[in-house]
Amino acid sequence: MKKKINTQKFKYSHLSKDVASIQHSLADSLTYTIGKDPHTSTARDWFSAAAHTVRNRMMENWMETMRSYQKEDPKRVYYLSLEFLIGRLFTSSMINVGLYEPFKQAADEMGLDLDELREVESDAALGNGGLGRLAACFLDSLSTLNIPAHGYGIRYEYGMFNQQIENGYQVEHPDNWLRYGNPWEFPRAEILFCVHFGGRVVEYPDEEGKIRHHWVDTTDVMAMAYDTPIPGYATSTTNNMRLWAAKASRDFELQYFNEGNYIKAVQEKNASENLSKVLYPNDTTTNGKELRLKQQFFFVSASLQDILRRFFRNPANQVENLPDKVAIQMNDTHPAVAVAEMMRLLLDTHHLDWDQAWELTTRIFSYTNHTLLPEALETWPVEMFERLLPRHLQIIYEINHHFIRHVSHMFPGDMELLKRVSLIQEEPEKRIRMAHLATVGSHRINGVARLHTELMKSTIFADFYRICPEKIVNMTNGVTPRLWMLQANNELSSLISSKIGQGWITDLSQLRQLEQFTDDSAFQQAFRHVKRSKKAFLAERVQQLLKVELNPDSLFDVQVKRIHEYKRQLLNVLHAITRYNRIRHNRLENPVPRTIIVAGKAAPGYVTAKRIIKLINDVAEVVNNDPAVRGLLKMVFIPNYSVSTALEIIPAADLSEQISTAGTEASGTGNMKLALNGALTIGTLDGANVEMREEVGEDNFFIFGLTAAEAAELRRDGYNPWDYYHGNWELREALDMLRDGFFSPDELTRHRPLFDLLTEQGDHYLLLADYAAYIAMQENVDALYREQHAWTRKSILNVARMGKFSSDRTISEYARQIWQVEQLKT
Ligand code: CKZ
Repeated sequence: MKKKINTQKFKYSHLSKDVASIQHSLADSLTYTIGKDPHTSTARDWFSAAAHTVRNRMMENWMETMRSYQKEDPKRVYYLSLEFLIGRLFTSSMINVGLYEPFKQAADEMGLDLDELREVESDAALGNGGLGRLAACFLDSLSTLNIPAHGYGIRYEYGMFNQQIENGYQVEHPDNWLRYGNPWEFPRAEILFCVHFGGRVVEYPDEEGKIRHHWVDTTDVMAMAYDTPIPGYATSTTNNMRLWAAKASRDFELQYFNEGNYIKAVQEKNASENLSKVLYPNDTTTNGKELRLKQQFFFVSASLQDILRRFFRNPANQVENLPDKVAIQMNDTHPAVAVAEMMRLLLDTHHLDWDQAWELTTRIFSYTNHTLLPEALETWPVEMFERLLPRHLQIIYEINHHFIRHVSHMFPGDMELLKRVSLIQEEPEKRIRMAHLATVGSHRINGVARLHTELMKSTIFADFYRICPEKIVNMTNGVTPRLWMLQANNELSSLISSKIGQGWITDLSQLRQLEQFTDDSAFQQAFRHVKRSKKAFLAERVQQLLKVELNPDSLFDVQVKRIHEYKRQLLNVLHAITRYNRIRHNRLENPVPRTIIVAGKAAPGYVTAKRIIKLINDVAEVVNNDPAVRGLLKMVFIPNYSVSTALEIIPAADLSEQISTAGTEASGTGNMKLALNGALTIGTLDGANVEMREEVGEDNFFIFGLTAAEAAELRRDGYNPWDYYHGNWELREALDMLRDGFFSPDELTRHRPLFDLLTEQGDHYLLLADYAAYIAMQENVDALYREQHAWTRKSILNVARMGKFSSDRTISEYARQIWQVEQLKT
């Protein structure tokens, strides 16, 4: 509309949050939006009505936020991520906009079961694990802190697969999460950008005779925006998460239609829309598939077009001021092609000269590294790049040329150094190193925990650290207390608030005030009561789901995370087997009943990880059915670990397993969620565990095993797992049971590959080296658990001292030290 229409006098302004108004909205939504009669409506219909009732109460804040950003045009943060693992939005949205209590009352009075309704919602599982969940926590904190921010990603039609366990094996099922519609998203059919692929580059001289470049004869895909409001907690700021869906471009549809080939036209349309079809279910292992590179460029190109369009909408903005208004954070190297795309836009569209374009680009971008594992470092074959993005390949070569010249001036004659830092890997085939592109294209790169950042400086980024030491900074991860405390553990949250008020929800450091109640026996009792009820609830779930009975008075020992060799779920299994042997052979003096709970997904192509899942289920089967165990040990693998299941498992944990080989887990964030909910940690000095122990005190933390430096040294000096095998009879006993098929009587050789991995194949992650220390520390865990008061005391201290690990703290650090953006006043 050209004319601005004033809706002020029509406005059903700022829908009220009182019980009666909520009830009216529920009835209205059911009739007018869902189109269902209350007499025939299902739980799903009521969920949809409820979601619209909540959603309507976020709209005006959302629009007001967008309007004020447009008017004030502050510097904004753009968080570019291939993954946003946000989970369900119904309860989180209610909590953040202050609707939770009245909504519950409204539903109760109407006879609606809110717990039944919220179960209907599908998780938005648009991520693999920690990296994707971190992006979701960051969005919550950005809004809560009133920081002008936009999340950009892909609207995958299929998110993370659903994991079913059939006969003990993982089976993947597609996650058709949009089947019943998504009440939180707004399709923006008019926000549509053209993304180019393929073609070729032509050079031409401009009016001044300078060589310019045109990218022509491309194959195009359209990117259409879907927007989701992200309300902050107890603030009116509501930011936007914009996810792109691929749509066929009109152009090449027409081409085939013109040739009269209708079927071919429709087929091609399908092919281009496949771009946003599915999330790659890998965590750490790159697979080099062409479609993945296309996904990366697709969302990067659409996002940069959108960012620049918004920037130039303000006539006062000139291209040279871009870094004053735009900060772009790259979540790992997945969006790193953005560096080349920004250069292309500045050079070919805005006709800047190289040096100016480069200066602007590096001031705009920053990059977060999430892992040092070599198999996770993305490289793309030059051949593939040339075919899909020929102009970008030219630009990357040019960036490399300038960078190599700079380095050779700094360190004359060091040819090996030049080879190592080059953006191009030469052997065995030419590949582009995305981490190098992201690093040279950014003014800051960060690790996600102190140890990880130090290891970046001393290992894979050591050369860059020499070249540019101030570029590498640390931003220790955090988690949002709104989801991982308020929502996951309403009972614990209320108990805490009854003692210290509600300030901790947005200033987690205030949890320290709980320390004064550490030895208060009434508080201890209430605290224990919350944990006991969370355990009873989980036991009920497990009973329904797996038909296994858990004892809520046993110690709940929890390892929940992706299944990976470096995370050492196998070490957990070796402990389970050892404990089983000690129990059935009466080698335990004063046994503490334990329930070992494991959950996590394996990448579908990761054979060893899938074998580990089967082993866990095989061991569980034997242990849970052996009468000699006398209720002293239970083991369960909970299927389909996701944000929703995490919310049920984490509050029920007594013990948190964080046992990765030191130097391998960049940070971990599950470790923080578990400790915040009162679990004590048994772990290695790895990732953020190091800082967690520093905060809560070494007396309140079960640390064992090699340090990162010791692990590196052991590997360097020649590690022989057989020495440990022969040196420890209980370890040998446990391993021999794997080798001999004790847990797989129906197929005696089934677990041999895992035995071999830990012995003759070298045990790359040093499980056998850490085994004895781990088992010994588990004995300390038992000893402490026997002393209820001492355990509860430490558990309370863990909660009280976890304040540092709020994502609000993390985001404040990014805002000041990397983005230079301000929190807005509201
Ligand atoms: O990031 C978390 C950290 C964890 C770290 C995890 C991560 O392991 O310690 O707490 C948040 O900082 N995830 C990835 N790298 N580190 C990662 C995720 C997805 C994918 C890759 C790495 C992925 C890859 C490589 C997806 C598809 C293809 C390739």
